[in-house]
Amino acid sequence: MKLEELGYNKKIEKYRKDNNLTGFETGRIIAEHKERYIVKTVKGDFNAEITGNLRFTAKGREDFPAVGDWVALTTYDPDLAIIHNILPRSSIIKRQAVGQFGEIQVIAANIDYAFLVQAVDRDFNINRLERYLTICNSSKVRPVIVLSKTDLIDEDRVSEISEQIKARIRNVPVIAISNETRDGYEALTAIIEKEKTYCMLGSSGAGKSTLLNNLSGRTMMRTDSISQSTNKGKHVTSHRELFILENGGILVDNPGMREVGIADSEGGLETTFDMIFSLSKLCKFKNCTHTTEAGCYVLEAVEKGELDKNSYENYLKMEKEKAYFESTVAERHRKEKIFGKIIKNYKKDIKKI
Ligand SMILES: Nc1nc2c(ncn2[C@@H]2O[C@H](COP(=O)(O)OP(=O)(O)O)[C@@H](O)[C@H]2O)c(=O)[nH]1
Ligand SMILES: [Mg+2]
Ligand SMILES: [Zn+2]
Repeated sequence: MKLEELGYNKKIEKYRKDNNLTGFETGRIIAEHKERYIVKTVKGDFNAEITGNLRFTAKGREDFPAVGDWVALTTYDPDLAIIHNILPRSSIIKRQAVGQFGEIQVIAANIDYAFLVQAVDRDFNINRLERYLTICNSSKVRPVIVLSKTDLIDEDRVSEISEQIKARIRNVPVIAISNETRDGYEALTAIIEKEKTYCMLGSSGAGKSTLLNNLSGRTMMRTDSISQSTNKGKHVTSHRELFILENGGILVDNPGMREVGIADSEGGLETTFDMIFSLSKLCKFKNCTHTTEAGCYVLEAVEKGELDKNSYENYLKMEKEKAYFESTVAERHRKEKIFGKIIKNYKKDIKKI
């Protein structure tokens, strides 16, 4: 296998050369479990850990490797490899961590496209699609909406759902598929390019793993959960999340998400709700919240039926979450700064004694 088949490119190559990392091996993280990683290299798959330095200098989750990351490592044997550096990411998908406000969780790195997988049965929910979309838009990852399990409902209903989505979400392809009948597979595989990386975002049970298994032509991903094997008394996961498909595309199967918290700082909402943002420039008040103000063009568009009311409400909800996320992050930084000062002064005082 060549590294290019895993998505390796000239940019990463240049970075390695410019930063004297050519003495290390290069690999891509294909699974992560509790700070233990599986790294794929030209020599095979390795169980790896990060250096103490990487751990102690990490300021947050983003500074740890994630599935899809390129890393510089040293390999000793299949169960022992050390990750020295994370190579610069072309994209990073993250969300607000469940139950820990102000904390982010990294879902995957170096992703080109995200399949937003939603089943057309009970799972279907446009508000949630807008959430995934916002995550993609702030990650600079191109989204594709994949409606699964179309075999479970009438064809007419599938078209209806597609139209409903297109009325609210513009400029994002919508592909309807069935993993049972494989209807729609041609349209989906047609957009998968060689050496590009795709991830799947969606609730658990949406059909992501089944899709991956079918596309890879092998049964590689168990359609339930993690399997583990014990090795030398250590817990080593045999779970893989990143696969090379038969047509050369690279597909990442992430565990399903029940909650998709918004941790947007890169204008994801702006892109997802571009119409609201365009309208808001016309509002009478610069700091208009688009809720009660007179001279609000967003409200006017909702009242006139030009802007989908549900989409508008979904936007307000996510905007609030984003503001809350940002304020908790700011508060934490403020406290860390004060904490740092106290420690510094304390050390100074000790020196005086
Ligand atoms: N009828 C139908 N069932 C599906 C389809 N795709 C997946 N399933 C079933 O839905 C369940 C969950 O699928 P899975 O791929 O594990 O979902 P994941 O949690 O998103 O990875 C399994 O029982 C699958 O057999 C589909 O297109 N049609
Ligand atoms: Mg799965
Ligand atoms: Zn307004």
